[in-house]
Amino acid sequence: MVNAALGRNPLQYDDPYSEKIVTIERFILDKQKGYPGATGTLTNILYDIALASKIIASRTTRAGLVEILGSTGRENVQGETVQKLDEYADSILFKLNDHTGRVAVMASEEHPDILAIPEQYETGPYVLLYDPLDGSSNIDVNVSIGTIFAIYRRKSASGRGTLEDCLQRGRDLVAAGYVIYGASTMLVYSTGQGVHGFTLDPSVGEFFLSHPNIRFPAKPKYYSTNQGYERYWTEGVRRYTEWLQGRDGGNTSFSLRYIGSMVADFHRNLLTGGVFYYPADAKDGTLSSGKLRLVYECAPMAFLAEQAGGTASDGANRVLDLQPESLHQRIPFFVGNQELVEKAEEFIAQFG
Ligand code: P6P
Repeated sequence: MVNAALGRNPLQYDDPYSEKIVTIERFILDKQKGYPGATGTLTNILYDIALASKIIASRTTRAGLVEILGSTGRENVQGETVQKLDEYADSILFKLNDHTGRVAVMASEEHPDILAIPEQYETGPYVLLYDPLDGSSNIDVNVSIGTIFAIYRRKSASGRGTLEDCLQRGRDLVAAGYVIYGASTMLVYSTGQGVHGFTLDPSVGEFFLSHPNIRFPAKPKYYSTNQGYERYWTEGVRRYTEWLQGRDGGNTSFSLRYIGSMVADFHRNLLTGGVFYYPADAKDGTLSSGKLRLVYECAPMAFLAEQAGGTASDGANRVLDLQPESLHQRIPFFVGNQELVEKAEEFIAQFG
């Protein structure tokens, strides 16, 4: 389409968003059309999460200026110091969803128990679980951080949702995603129809489709892990790492990239190909179950990984097949290109 006055297609040159401008709202609505029985409830939850991420993003980009930098001095259920931005993100996500009548119950990394919908509000058919600000130890040093969310249908029949509603296998997720607050703010999500990325244009406050149908590249580039703990790993994980580095005489030679913010490490590997792992370790003398939480970190990221052609494992089992036993349960976590995750499982099966 050539504009007579301009003599060229205005969208092609002036428009920074390629030929088509697709907002996240339009994209989500278009995808909903693929579900004839859809009521729009899930669509509206996704809208609310997008809104929450815009509000949180407006604070993360000014964290050093609005006096919410630094910690509250209090600890959360994980025994981690709660950063002010953690608290803020947590409250925004809850307050945007507690009164809509779309959610039966919520749970957050920042709270020991499930978060009931206040008595004065109706409950709805969905369950929302989230890590409001993953990687928050990086806030004060201006490194990318992220929000992770997971959405299930409630299992309980009615009334206020239950803990059981929050402890579902990842295979039963209806939607999951993350927001990365980095050089730009991106929202990446899936409802089981592929993985799609949207970049926030803060000048207009809109998320625009920038990465449709994201797939792990066939030729992975990076491995991401905290090798500072290598001496605490099991033999299988140490041998796996040597294999990745080509130190076992093989011909692999991946580069190490580790940010210390799982959302950022996952996001880079999703776009470049690679594997992220946080294995069990014996830092405190006994073998741990890993650091990352199954319900609101590993399962949603595993859902995205499988939707993008990769996979995720606890070293022996696919993460999406795991039945959570408690809200803050930790697991060893390997996620990325399928062949790299399966190689980790092989080494652990052979060497422990
Ligand atoms: P470590 C951030 O605190 C986090 O939960 C993940 O985002 C990240 O991958 C991991 O912990 C980093 O942990 O022990 O390497 O500092």
